Amino acid sequence: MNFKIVSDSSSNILSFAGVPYTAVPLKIITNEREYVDDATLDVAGMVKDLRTVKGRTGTSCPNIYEWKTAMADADAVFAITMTSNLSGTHAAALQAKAELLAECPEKKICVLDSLSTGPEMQLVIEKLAALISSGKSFEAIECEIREYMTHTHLIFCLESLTNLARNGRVNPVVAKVAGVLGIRVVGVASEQGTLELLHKPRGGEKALSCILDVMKRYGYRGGAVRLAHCNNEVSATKLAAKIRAIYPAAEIKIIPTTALCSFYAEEGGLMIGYEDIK
Ligand code: X90
Repeated sequence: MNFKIVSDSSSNILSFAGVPYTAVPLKIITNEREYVDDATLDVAGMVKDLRTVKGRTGTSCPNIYEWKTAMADADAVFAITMTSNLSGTHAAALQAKAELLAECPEKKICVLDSLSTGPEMQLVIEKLAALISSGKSFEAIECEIREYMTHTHLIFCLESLTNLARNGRVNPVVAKVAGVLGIRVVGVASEQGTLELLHKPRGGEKALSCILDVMKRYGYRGGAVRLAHCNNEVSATKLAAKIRAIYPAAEIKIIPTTALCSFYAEEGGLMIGYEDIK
């Protein structure tokens, strides 16, 4: 049986070695152009353009056809999407699965709702790859990955909520409480897969301590951590050092956000995916 992993590009993972993998891109749309979140995009260039672009900016999720195409060339597919509560990507993936199964009923497709995004999806993708490589059955992998996903979490620290608020992805009351510009917020992906804002730390150093406190409060005990950052490798590196000071064996990787997460997390934004297991 040939296996494949498919993710939407909100995972920031556009290519993956060792197991067949495809990322289906989301798109960033401005009055001037469309940016496709794939490996050919100059993300730094997009972020720079966004500083000065006028008028409405938004995003669009992959369509059913794009998901179907990515899922078509394997017998057994694990697809993972951004939270169904903030994007249509999950609904599109489910419809793609239904259409493919109608055409080839013997195919196996599992569509997972991350109820999260970014580096929490990255952890799930990496775990899927390990499970596939270990030679387990489709059913065993599905069972194990669903269990694993109850032990992964996402924390974010954002310097601006502008693009989230303008596109209706945080509730207006919440956005107003956080202030519109220049306020740093630390929050988590809620159980329902929405943004839950927890703190407004003043200053970058306080923000890092705050993130670590929230991680510990939400069960972090030295497991794997994935740190995604938008133009903020300095803070990501500092946070990794703070984590290692307490958990020297923690397995931590730092990666830049690609287009979709860069658009919503905005410059300076940090997204932290972690396991609550050792
Ligand atoms: O157009 C679309 O379908 C995409 C909509 C995406 C909306 C939100 C993306 C948020 C990305 C922000 C910090 C982490 C949020 C955690 C939410 C569960 C990054």
